[in-house]
This record gives sequence, structure tokens and C-alpha cells, in this order.
Amino acid sequence: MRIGIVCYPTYGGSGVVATELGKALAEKGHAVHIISYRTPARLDALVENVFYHEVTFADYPLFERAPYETALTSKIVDVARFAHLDLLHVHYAIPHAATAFMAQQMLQDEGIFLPYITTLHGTDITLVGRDATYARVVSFSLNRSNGVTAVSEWLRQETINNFSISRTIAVIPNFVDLKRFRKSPKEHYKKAIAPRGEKILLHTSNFRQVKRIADVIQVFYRVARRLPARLLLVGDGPDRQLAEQLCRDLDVSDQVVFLGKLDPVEDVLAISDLFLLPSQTESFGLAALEAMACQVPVIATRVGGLPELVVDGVTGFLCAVGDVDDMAEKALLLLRDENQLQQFKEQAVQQAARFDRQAVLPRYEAFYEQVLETAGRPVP
Ligand code: GMT
Repeated sequence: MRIGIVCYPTYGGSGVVATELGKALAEKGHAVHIISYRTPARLDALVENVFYHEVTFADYPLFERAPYETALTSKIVDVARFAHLDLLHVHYAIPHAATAFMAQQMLQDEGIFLPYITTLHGTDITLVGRDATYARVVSFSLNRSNGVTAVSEWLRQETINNFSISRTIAVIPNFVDLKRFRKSPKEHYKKAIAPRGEKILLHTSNFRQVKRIADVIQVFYRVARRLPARLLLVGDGPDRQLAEQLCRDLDVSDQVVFLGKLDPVEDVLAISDLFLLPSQTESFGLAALEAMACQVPVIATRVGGLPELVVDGVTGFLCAVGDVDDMAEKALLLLRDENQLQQFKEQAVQQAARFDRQAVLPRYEAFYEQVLETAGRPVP
């Protein structure tokens, strides 16, 4: 199959999922054309059958902001024509679903039919998408999509509850490459970060408000008062300053390491004891899945799709949003009991195996085939 994939290149989960999916499909022999405005973070090596097309902008003094949708639509049309795409798969509804619809219309005028699939990831539905500025276009372009998937059952339900949707939405969960994300011995790193055997807590995100980075630090502060610990923070974003200030205010700066936008994150996961994800909302929690795959139990909030991933009391704990005392208690419960911690680690990796790339990829392929069949195109 010749598949076009449109995604954001940024550190967010939708770009990671789209790129990993593209690479996995390419490994299986599909030709994958990734379209984005910058090289996506995980498109970091030469991969056979993966082609990258950058959306370029022509600037003009009249524009306060370059018209991204127009440039992206042109690029999709161009790639579809010359690479003979069978299918387009866009990740994150805004504005990708609407641009896909427009590209489809333009190609139709030339006698080319390009079916498109929209995958919903999270804030395209829960926060941004629901804003009246975007909601009507989101509903329209989802209803016109030839297929729609959501990354959790919760997100599927949220979409139905909050948009005028007159179509089915399939749930295909996010996945992890267990060959890359697995426990690996990195004792030299551990010695460098925690020379006295301190417990290592980890959080990775794009430091946006929805991630509640202040809660991460408050939980760590409560844990670090009771046992020797270090906090590693991977990623960057708008709340970075706030996080640094809070560390200073709580006098834990010496125990907290800001690692920035670090890739590969699996090296940090390899030395971590616990992963913190106290988000306001989280449609899936890909970062938590990657942690669990590396045998790191997760303390998260009981929101969105997280209960579909983190099994409370088995692979970590789920707590109420903002309840930093409870999160710290649960963290201490695990960190103080080596046997229980070990048991949770093993259970975490077992749960992660349910989301192995090998198991989830065929679901996307089957969905593609189903869409092509119902759209009236022969499956290549
Ligand atoms: O909405 C975001 O925060 C960004 C979004 C993205 O596009 O990167 O993340 C969402 O998609 C990820 C991949 O499917 C999910 O693992 C995240 O849970 C989800 N984030 C939220 O729902 C906040």
C-alpha cells in the first residue's frame, strides 16, 4: 500500500505515534510518505520505504501568520499525485482532517480518489477541538473522513458526547516497540545520577498546563522528605519556568535534574523506579506505556484513557487530579517495599505487552483495508 501520513513534528504524542506507525508500516513493505512542517522527532534514522515531505511556506508581508492549511493541502495534493497514494492517514484532527478533506476534493476534480482516515489523539477533542472556534469544522471533517479512529475507548466516547458525529469511530490504542523500550542495564548512568542509591522518579512531557508539572514537583517534594530520591524531568515547554521556580521555593533544586528534550528516553527509563503522570486529562498516556514497557510502574491520575492502561494497584496507582498527598503516599508505598516494587515492575511490563507494536499494527492494516473496500477502491 502507498500511505500518506500527516502529523505534527513536535514532541507531542501524536507525532510520535504517527512516525512510529509509519516506520512500522514501512518495515512491513508499505511505502510511507510522511508529511509535516519539520522532520518529526522520531524520524531520526534512514528507514527503507519511508519518504519525508516538508510543508514549506511562502511568506508575504500581508500575512501575520503563514497560511499553514493552504500550504499543507497543496503538499498533500502534490504527494498524492506523484507518489500515487492509496490512502491518507492524518493524526490530530485540527487542522489535519479539514485539510485532508480539501485535498480530497481537489484530487476528485482530477479524477483521483484519495480516502482519508483521521486519528484522534486527545486535546484535538478534549480541549482545543471543543472550543467554538474549531468545533464545527472538527465535526464536519470527521463526518466526511472515510475512517476515524480514537486512541482509547474513553476518547471515542468523549468525541460522540461532544460533537455532532454521525459515523462510527474505531478504537485502536497506541502501541510501544518492545524491542526498543525494555529494561536494559544502565548501571553507570544510575551511579552518576543517584550515587548513594537514591530512588529515581521520572516525568516526561511537553510541560504544558494540562500535564500539571507543579504536581509532579509537589509529589517529589513529599517523597524526598521521607527517603533519598532524585527527580528526572525530560521534555520542555511553557511551564518549564514555573517548574524551576517551584523547585527553588521548595528547596529541592539539588535533587531535580532537567534533562530537556532528550531522545532516547528509554535510557532514562532504564534507571527509573517510578513514573509520575498527574495530568488534568490524558486520552491515552503514551509516555506511561513506554515507562511500563521498561518496567517502570506509574503513578497517574484517574482521568481519560489512563485507567485503560494503568491497572490501579497492579501496574501502579491511580489518584484524583491534584491529590499530591495521595500520590506521594502511593509512591512511598512502592519505593519502601523492594519486593512489592519488583512485583509492580513485572506486572507493568506484562500489561505493556498487550500494547506491543506487533499486536496493534495489524489492527491499523485491517482498518486501512476495510476503509479502502468501503470507499470502493481495490485493496492494493
Ligand atoms: O493533546 C496533547 O497533549 C498532545 C497530544 C499529541 O498530539 O501529542 O497528546 C495526546 O496524544 C497522545 C498520543 O495519542 C496521547 O498518548 C496523550 O494522552 C494525548 N494527550 C492528552 O490527551 C493530553
